[in-house]
Amino acid sequence: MSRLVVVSNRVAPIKAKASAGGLAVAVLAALRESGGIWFGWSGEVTHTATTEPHVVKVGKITYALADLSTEDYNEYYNGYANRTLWPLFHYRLDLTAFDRRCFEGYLRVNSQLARQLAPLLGEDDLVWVHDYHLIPFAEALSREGCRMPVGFFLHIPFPTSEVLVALPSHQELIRTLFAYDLVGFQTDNDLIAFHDYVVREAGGKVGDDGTVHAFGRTTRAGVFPIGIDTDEFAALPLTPEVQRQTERLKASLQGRHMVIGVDRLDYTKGLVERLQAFEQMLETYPAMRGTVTMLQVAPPSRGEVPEYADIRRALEATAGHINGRFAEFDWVPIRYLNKPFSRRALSGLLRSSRVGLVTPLRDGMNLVAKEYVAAQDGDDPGVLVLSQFAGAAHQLDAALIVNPYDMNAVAEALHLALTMPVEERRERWSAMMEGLRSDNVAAWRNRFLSALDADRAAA
Ligand code: ADQ
Repeated sequence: MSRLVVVSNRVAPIKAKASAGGLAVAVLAALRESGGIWFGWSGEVTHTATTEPHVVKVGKITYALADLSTEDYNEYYNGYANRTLWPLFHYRLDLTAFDRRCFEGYLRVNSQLARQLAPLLGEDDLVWVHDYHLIPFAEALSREGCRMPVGFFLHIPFPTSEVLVALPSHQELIRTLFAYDLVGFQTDNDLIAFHDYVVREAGGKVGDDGTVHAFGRTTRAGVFPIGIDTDEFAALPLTPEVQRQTERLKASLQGRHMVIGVDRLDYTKGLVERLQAFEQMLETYPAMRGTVTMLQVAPPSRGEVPEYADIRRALEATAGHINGRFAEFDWVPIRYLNKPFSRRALSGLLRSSRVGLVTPLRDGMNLVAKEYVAAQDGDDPGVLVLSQFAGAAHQLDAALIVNPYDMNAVAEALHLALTMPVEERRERWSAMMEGLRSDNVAAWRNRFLSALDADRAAA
């Protein structure tokens, strides 16, 4: 059996806990099962970048961690990854910074990282590269003489050509995707956008068998929607520790329903629009005032990027405005928590909420939507209100699907969810839970890795 080597910008804390993000949770589950190497940035910014990674072995996983220099950090991470690719791929051209120096830094760091990983690799390995920070990684690895299969999975949306061509170096960037043996996307829409780019902007061809030809090279591209560890997540709220937390929460709600939002504080998550929709619901349905509390959990992320400070201010102002407008001495409409919670604690909050309000303006998948469903009590489940622009909407179609830009429609869906009879809630929940169990994170990993290994297996 091939050894798995995972490459991602950030590697989860070695003593994995609390604030591991979507990618980290999924990858840890994969490596714990099969063992292998997890290579990426250590999170350390030092005077000069490492030339050899720090290696730490924990159980079956070997962590290989590289440090970045300040220049690398500014150009590759804060610059090109977070101020160019992230906003652009989420359709926020208005927030996208275009800076040639950052693009060069991005290419340089990808080469630097590939050079540090190459000596640790063997020809039987399968290398699985994750996300937009590392698009040119396979090309850099092949310059180091590495020939094993290398696959890439994009966790965020792939934008339509009209948006992508606004990137000055789009051909130079997309060309590097063709150094992979397999390129995976979250949804059909992302794959269609990629195909469209290949045909219209790169003069390439799309074969019936998933192959894609352009720039004089061939790769394979497919759809691999990421899942969660459904049964494990469903069991978390039942632990005694979480049940104690749930009792405290229930006491504080005094019989009111709770609506929950859980996100990294990011402008793609539609947080301000979400609070405004909640406000609209209270305005349209005065009888709901005093009967429902919204809990928004949004720990800060990417604090050094100015747009993130802006969204934080906007969210605080909106929450403050709504509470100022509607609060009573014994009821506050919005509880806004600016800190991360452990997965365990989060599972309890999700289970205690009658509505999961997941309304990103764009999202590759959105795992919180899936976690919300998994955490519910099947006898008395809550209702998921889900943005049509989250990748998860392609699978969780028994949710109430909304356009997050349409405040009135979200307010109506919220009201419908809060008043939905238990039979309908159960029906919708069972339909979604079935899909979450079969398309879980293990199935995602297995599908991607067997597709990546397919050529070698056939040989
Ligand atoms: P993210 O943008 O980070 O991931 P998401 O899919 O929602 O978004 O994953 C977040 C993960 O972090 C979830 O597991 C969630 O429980 C956890 N999390 C969120 N807020 C938290 C909080 N306040 N405290 C603790 N944990 C919290 C990127 C893409 C997504 C894609 C994932 C996986 O942007 O579209 O779904 O990768 O592919």
